[in-house]
Amino acid sequence: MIESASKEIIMIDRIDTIKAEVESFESLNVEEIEQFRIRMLGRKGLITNLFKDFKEVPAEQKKEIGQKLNQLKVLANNKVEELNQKASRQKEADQKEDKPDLTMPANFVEPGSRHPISIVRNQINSIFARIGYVISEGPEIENDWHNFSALNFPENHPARDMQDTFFIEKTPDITLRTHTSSVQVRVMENTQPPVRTISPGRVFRNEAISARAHCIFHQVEGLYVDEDVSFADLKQTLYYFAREMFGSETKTRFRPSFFPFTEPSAEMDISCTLCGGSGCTMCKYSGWVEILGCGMVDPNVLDNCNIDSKKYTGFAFGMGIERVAALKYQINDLRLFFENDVRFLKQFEAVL
Ligand code: 2U9
Repeated sequence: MIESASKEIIMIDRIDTIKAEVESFESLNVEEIEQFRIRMLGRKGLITNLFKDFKEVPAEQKKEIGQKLNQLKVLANNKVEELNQKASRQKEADQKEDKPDLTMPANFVEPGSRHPISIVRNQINSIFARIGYVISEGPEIENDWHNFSALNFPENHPARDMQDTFFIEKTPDITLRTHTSSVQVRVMENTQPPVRTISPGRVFRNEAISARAHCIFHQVEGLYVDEDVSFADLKQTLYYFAREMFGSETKTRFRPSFFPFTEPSAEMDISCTLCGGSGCTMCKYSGWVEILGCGMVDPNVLDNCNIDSKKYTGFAFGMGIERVAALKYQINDLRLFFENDVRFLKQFEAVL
């Protein structure tokens, strides 16, 4: 009698201890909840074991203990179900809150590539850097002196006309620069020779946009001023440039020309980059294509910049980067450089 009474007490104690554990268990982690279920209700679980021991309970106590045991089993089952539901609601809420799901595959980021104008500008810069030229930069909004007067443009020169130049409203002295020669005027005003510099940059001209012209384009202008600089130096420097830029087979020729800021002046042609000189539609069957303008710096320009034209001479040249790029990559419409169509830009991905 004593023995069966103490068995009953032990059984009730075990039920109460496990009940306390079930009641206090909290988790929103589905793996932890599953561990808990196995610990309580699994094949060797605490509650399952109680049911096995229940067979030993004497018949007269079976009713009371059996009821407690069933209540405990229901409690544990409800707890597992309730926690699993809470966990799944929490997961949904997390997703709604746009919390990043770190298990998702990363978004593909399309890599960019350098614009062909930047590619060619960098190539030109590096070709001249190798023979001692330094890069100079200056403002895109200029005054009349640096853009025109210092460069020997007469008062009534057509380039000063509203049709060719963008002026800032009500201030006729202020223009958008029409060439980067203005940068080199500034360099000469502040430095005594030797001066060996190139000026890459954007320039602006009031022109209708077409396949061959644009109101904004890019130039590189070059300037070398020192004692005894000759036209032979000019020709050899530009011959070196042409071969570095377009390949060692490239030929050059010079034709007389005119610019207000150089005397004598010339235009340089290179052998056609498409047919090599034998004649094709690109060179209009002449075998030659124009690439740049050049000349010996007019002594007036040197004097305007406080450089003694009796002591120093210099040569200068200027080229449009779009034109160099068009010849190098056989592009027949300048507008492509400004439209940023990725189908065009993608073709330069592999070029550095
Ligand atoms: C200074 C003095 C003289 C730069 C030069 C050219 C000839 C030339 C054009 C080529 C195509 C401009 O982009 S383009 O339209 N340039 O023909 N430029 S000599 O002469 C200078 C520069 C600076 C102080």
